[in-house]
Amino acid sequence: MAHTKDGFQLLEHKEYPQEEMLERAKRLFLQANERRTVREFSDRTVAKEVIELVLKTASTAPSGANKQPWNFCVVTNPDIKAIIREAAEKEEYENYHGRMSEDWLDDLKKFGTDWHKPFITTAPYIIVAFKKTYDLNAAGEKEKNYYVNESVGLACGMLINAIHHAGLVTVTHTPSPMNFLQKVLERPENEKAFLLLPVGYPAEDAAVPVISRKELEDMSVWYE
Ligand code: IYR
Repeated sequence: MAHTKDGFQLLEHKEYPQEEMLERAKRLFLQANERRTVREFSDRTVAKEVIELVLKTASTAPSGANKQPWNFCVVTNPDIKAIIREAAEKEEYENYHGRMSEDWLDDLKKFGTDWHKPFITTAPYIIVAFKKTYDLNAAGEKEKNYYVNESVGLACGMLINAIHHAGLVTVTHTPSPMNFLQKVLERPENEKAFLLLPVGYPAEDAAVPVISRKELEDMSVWYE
């Protein structure tokens, strides 16, 4: 019987032979590299179980002191989607007409974005990720969370990868300011909207901008 400290259990770990390790790493890269941010959605339905599973995958992310300081609101209700779209477009209109700098607007030109956000009502699912700046326990007392932005960012990254892995698409939409989401979705004061992710199939004629990813030497430095 192996000895483990109280509150600990032996790690379950899978090791692969070198060749298989390389093959697995390569396969995941090739698959991840096929992901594209998509802004044109089909209204085709997606099984709820898939959305449940991608959320469970997201929630495996590491987090500060394992506080898991996230809450994912899943919106399929068309009336709520319409309210969110209207509010998001109102903010984005202001962003594109004065709040964003010329440099910023220039940087976005190649993506063809503007203040219209039809994907909010077209996509079958809208996932709004909330970060919990602190927790409220059963007694209504505040409990601290740590590295909240990092933790929720990691969970959202894993969510995006899981969505892609399932053969669905999304766009990381950050209407700004996005505090209207807390109000519309009636979230408590400790929950702040972090990201809005429409999830579904791409429109049949969906087009994406021609972009490239940085080469290894442009995004990593090796100290050997
Ligand atoms: N939030 C705006 C603007 C926008 C900003 C960035 I940075 C992008 O990468 C894409 C868009 C919008 O959603 O249109």
